[in-house]
Amino acid sequence: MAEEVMLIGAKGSPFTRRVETALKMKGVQYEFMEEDVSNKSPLLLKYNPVHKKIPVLLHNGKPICESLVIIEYIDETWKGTPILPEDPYERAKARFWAKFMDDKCLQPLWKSCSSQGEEQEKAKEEACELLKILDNELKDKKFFGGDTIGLADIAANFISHWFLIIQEVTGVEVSTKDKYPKLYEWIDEFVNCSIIKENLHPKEELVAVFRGRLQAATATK
Ligand SMILES: N[C@@H](CCC(=O)N[C@@H](CS)C(=O)NCC(=O)O)C(=O)O
Repeated sequence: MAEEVMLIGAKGSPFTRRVETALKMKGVQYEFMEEDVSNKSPLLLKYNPVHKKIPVLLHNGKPICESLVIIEYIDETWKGTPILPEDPYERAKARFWAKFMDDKCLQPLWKSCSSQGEEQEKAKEEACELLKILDNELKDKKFFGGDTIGLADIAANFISHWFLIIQEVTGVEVSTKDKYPKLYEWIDEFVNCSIIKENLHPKEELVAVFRGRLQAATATK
């Protein structure tokens, strides 16, 4: 039976891009369905009724939600380049850092550029501490996953591309090569991996996406 793989996502979304990276690492062909999250489709609400968020992977009609869960599903379902290591301890570490990106880093990094005044100063301080932790973790390694990219690297994609562009758009400087040399080496290695480089989201499109989101964030204040 021919496999049916569909991805409901949005081009500007780093979570969607995580899943696309995993599918590409495995060489899985898929159909992409662009979702407008400001006007959610009945399809999205049907397949992700709990969170109502993208991305959603549909494998032979079965929905899988939450990008990190989807990546593990892809890793377990298709052969090809492994995304998680085999060793249980190494797997646990990969999950730990992937979760750290989502639970700890996402909000402060976004807020460090999108908020204002005291809230922004606090977010910047927090973001700097978090980036230092990541810089230290990379001390003796090329990737969070070791010699090759893995779950935590894919989870950190918003740092290598999105966050740099947000800083450029807003003119807010949080991360610099001088402050986080290992992190910047990682960014360089990561975005130059063929699978990432060939699928990097065009910068101009992301600039437009962020301008819109930043305007929306200011308008709701
Ligand atoms: N934890 C989720 C986060 C996904 C997420 O935040 N998606 C955003 C787009 S980038 C979304 O669907 N937002 C719509 C909403 O929050 O209503 C994951 O890892 O998949």
